[in-house]
Amino acid sequence: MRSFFPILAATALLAVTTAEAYVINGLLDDWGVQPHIQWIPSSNSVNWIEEDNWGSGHPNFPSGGEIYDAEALYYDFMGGMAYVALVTSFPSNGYMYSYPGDIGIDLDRNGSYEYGLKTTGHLQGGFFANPTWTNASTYPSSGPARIIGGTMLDVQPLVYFETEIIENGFPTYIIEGRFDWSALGNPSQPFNLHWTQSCGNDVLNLTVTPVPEPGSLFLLGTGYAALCGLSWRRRKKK
Ligand SMILES: [Ca+2]
Ligand SMILES: [Ca+2]
Ligand SMILES: [Ca+2]
Ligand SMILES: [Ca+2]
Repeated sequence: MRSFFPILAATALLAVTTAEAYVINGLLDDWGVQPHIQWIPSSNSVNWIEEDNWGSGHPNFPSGGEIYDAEALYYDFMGGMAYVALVTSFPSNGYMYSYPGDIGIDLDRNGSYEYGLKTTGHLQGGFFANPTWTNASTYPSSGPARIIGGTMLDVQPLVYFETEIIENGFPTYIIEGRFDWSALGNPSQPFNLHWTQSCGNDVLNLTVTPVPEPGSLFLLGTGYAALCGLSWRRRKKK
């Protein structure tokens, strides 16, 4: 019977590697989300927030109307990668001297953002440590907004995609990207994700609770079972 153990472990590994990752294409069908129709993601491992139109943080947000609306933010972890998806009416090339911000990560939730993910420009998809941020110009309390310096650790695919979905007369855009979990130092405590525009007319803040993947939980369980088997055998020898 014992010789079956490696086969079982191999099967568990296979189950982990064949788990379907998110496709970075600006479409949210892989999240089970249809903007304005179905905001609730299909997987309960997703951390998310939806603030389509008047959300929390400011009584009149989005200030300036629908075009500034930051609508939803999603986060999930899979295969060593952290995936993010953001829904907004704000265009990738900006509007009225305001430009899209970058995604901030506040690891210890103290209001300063130690990491960031570039959403636009020639460094799009770049993952930064200790970034220098611009503040939000019109609503400073919405800040920080854009990365203008720091150490770029890695670059991963990221798209800022104009969908054909129109809401209140404005197109809906999807920012979909990812970053290497190990670049973040494999945190085990909750951390904050953040996005706004350079004006700060709307803002999304999401607290993420890191949880191991079901696959890794299963592997941990398998390892534990193996250890138990070992100690049982040792005991029996005495
Ligand atoms: Ca996708
Ligand atoms: Ca909206
Ligand atoms: Ca909003
Ligand atoms: Ca911090």
